[in-house]
Amino acid sequence: MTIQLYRFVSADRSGRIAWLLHEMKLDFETVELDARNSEHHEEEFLSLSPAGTIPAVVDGDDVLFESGAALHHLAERYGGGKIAPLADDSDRAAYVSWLYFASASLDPLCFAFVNPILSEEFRQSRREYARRRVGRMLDATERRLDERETVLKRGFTTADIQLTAALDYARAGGCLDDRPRLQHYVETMKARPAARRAEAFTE
Ligand SMILES: N[C@@H](CCC(=O)N[C@@H](CS)C(=O)NCC(=O)O)C(=O)O
Repeated sequence: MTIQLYRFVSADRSGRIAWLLHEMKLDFETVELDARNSEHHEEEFLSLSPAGTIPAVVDGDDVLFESGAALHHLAERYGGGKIAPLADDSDRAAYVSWLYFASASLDPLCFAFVNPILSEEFRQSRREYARRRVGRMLDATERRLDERETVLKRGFTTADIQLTAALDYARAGGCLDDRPRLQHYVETMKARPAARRAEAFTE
């Protein structure tokens, strides 16, 4: 059965899932919801994604919400231990830590730099707060990538997808202006063929 990826008609976080699915050369179909008509608040979608957030993924009998969870699960199921180190792998702990760091710490903070729906006043204060908080996180990421091309030395993993997405928000907020290593990382990751296909999909 074909994997279904739920996305908004407008920009959203579903491109990360499309990126992974292209990396693994898996077929999928998209289901588009219109946020302006609150289609994501309808019962049918809430039965998949309880808080009505995008992205959501239906893979046979399995339903996933939260982009980090969907990336983790799909990579583990279909990645053959390569794109997501499995439980007994010595890289697993670092992989999971960086995936969660990007999903739970960096992404929500940096989203303030691109969130189009905040009022101007609230946007300013959110962005100031994010700019104050993000420095240490970017320092840590920079140190991690100092001696590596990707989060893990062994090569590209799902953690790089989530980290790139979050850093791209930080870049939009000007937080990478004096961080050439992180800029280079984002550009290199986004130049991957699967990432470019996914980007075309979100346009
Ligand atoms: N942490 C969640 C964030 C999900 C999220 O906020 N998605 C946005 C679109 S990118 C959304 O659904 N917004 C509509 C809403 O929250 O009602 C994830 O990574 O999936």
